[in-house]
Amino acid sequence: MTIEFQVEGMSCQHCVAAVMNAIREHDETAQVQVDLASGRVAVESAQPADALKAAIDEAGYTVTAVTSSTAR
Ligand SMILES: [Cu+2]
Repeated sequence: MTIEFQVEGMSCQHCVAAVMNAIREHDETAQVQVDLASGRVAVESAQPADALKAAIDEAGYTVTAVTSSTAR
């Protein structure tokens, strides 16, 4: 499943790495793509979106929107 998060508070590559690490700590097999300019974080994972959102929250960033879609 691909889950897209809109994340607020990321301002540099360090933040990008922090968000990626937070997600990978939760699901080490997750594929994570972060677009710093738009704040969009795309995660390919079998984990529930809520759990991944919590991981981003815990890293200190704010998730303002979550969109998930099953693989086509
Ligand atoms: Cu930063």
